[in-house]
Amino acid sequence: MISQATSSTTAIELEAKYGAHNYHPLPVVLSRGEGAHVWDVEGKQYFDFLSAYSAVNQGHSHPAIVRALTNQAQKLTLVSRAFYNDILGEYEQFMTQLFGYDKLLPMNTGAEAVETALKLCRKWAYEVKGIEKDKAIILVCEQNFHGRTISIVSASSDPDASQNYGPHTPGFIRIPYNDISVLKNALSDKNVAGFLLEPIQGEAGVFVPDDGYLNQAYALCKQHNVLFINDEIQTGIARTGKMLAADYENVHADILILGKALSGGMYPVSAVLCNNEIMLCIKPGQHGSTYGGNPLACHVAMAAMQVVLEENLANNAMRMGVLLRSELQKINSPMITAIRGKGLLNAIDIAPLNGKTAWDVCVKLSDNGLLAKPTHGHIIRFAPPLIITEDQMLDCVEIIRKTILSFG
Ligand code: IF1
Repeated sequence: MISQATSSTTAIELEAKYGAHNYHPLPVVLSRGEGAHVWDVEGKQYFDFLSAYSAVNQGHSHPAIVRALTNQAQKLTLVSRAFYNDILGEYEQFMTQLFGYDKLLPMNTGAEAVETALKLCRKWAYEVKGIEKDKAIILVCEQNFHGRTISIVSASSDPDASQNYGPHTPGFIRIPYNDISVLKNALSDKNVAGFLLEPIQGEAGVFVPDDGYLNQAYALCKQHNVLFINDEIQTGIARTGKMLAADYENVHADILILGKALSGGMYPVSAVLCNNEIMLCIKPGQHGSTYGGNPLACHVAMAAMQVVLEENLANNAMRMGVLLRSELQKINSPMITAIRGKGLLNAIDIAPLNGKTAWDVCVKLSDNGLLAKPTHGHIIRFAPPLIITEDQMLDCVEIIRKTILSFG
């Protein structure tokens, strides 16, 4: 029998007793979401400034996406790819035309899409570029985050993500992010097949590279016949003020990876897009997924993307991000040592004050009705749903200001 958790305390105790301890959540137990707001089991309302790590760009339980989910759920949810279904081709046509690629390979989680991109890059390396078997190298960046599978964490520079998960998958070389000269040197290795990067490093703490970095990196990859693989799982789908963060520099990646807000937080949907020369390296039976491309996912993703387009969420993210960062600049506190971001993917660095840290700030923010989570100890990410209004943003800034100044 499924029973509503009677209280936050009960819910937290049950998870502690019966669940894996692979997270350390803020002590907030949520039970409802709508638009930019969520409510805890006691009925307290919060502004959501994390958006499930940029998966809920369209706002919680957007009615158009809920409608697509519930309508299709009553019709046909999953038939596997052993058979065709009546929506996958239409979804693939919609997405490839929207993003400008020949083909789409549907997956479910972001990590699965990243793994798919890695497999496509390696296959292309051997079967098209002609790199010697098992010698393909994929360049990745220090402080990257691309998911939690063993191959992906094999490329990670974060000990928390990778230690004691060995033996690590070979074939990755890490280079500093935002450093063109090191990239140029690394590309001189003839076995380099691809360069996988985030256009803004999200998990690392919202690190925006210098203007021109993406463009120069892409050009260098082209010069060396190396695939530019753009992980827009967190930065994509209008989060940074453009449909893709790479759009700021008009960079059209060889392989584009999408996830999270592709489904508006309603259902795990991810996608890999690229042109035929790369995509057709994978032949029938050489890659797949039980749920990849299921009709429910296709309907949800198309509805979620329609919301982004029809509500012009990229434009709102751009405007609200400018407002947020300009208002944060006005907060006169020694705790805030840096403010950065693009669109509604932002972060502030917090210096401890009177022994209080970013964690204490986030706990106090939740007391004051705004949810945000620290990363790497001293960084607080501010990433509300892209549907947030100007009035709501001003209310949120006031909560942030009041909270920060309360520490002295
Ligand atoms: C967790 C982080 C964010 C991603 C990029 C691929 C993936 C992610 C750029 C994998 C996922 C999630 C994972 C989640 C928390 C969150 C996160 F803090 F972990 F790193 F957003 F910054 N590429 N990021 O950001 O997608 O398989 O999760 O669908 O693991 O705690 P996924």
